[in-house]
Amino acid sequence: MGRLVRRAALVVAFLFLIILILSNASGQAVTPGREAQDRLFALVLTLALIIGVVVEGLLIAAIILFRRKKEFHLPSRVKTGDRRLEFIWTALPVVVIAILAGATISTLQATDTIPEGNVYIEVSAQQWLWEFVYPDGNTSQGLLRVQANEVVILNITSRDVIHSVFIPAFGLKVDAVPGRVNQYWFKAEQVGEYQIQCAEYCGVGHYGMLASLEVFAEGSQSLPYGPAD
Ligand SMILES: [Cu+2]
Repeated sequence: MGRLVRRAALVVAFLFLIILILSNASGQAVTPGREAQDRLFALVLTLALIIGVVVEGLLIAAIILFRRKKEFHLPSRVKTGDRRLEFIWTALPVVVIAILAGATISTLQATDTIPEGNVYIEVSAQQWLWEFVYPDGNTSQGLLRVQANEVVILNITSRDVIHSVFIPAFGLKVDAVPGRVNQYWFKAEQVGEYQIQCAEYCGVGHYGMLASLEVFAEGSQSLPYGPAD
């Protein structure tokens, strides 16, 4: 049995290593919000893998070790309960759930607390395009341009039906609801081009309701937002 435990520990350690490699291979997160989400995801994945391996390992070990042999006799004394065991399998899940709850609450605080910012951009959804209105009154359709490392606050609404702003690279998805303004934020930390798409089925043109998000370098433009001048 000692050897079995050692092997199980080895498997768990190996999985840990894979997760570490995977979490680093996914590259640098592009916003603080995405970073916080990635950390939570890695934690949930790690715990789920450990629990999965331990539970399935015990199940398979029990099937093999206690399988019915040719000469089968029911033991003279069958154990029907074990206080210590029951305490362990009650307390351990409570601890795991408490860890997940704590990590989730702190992640939500990190992602949903809107920091101080100067760049407020109105995002208007309609069938089937995105319009962006910058603080100076300039507008653009299908293209959002913002400066890197700038806190950008989006005021999101819709002119017709419910849409949803989805920026997969940032882990950002907020509904655009007619008659309502949903506020959300991001801080793009890397220059690049990202995709914005609608994530709420809004009619036949839904598939093509796309826009680009261009993040330009600090100092490359006089304004921290909007079309190039
Ligand atoms: Cu839409």
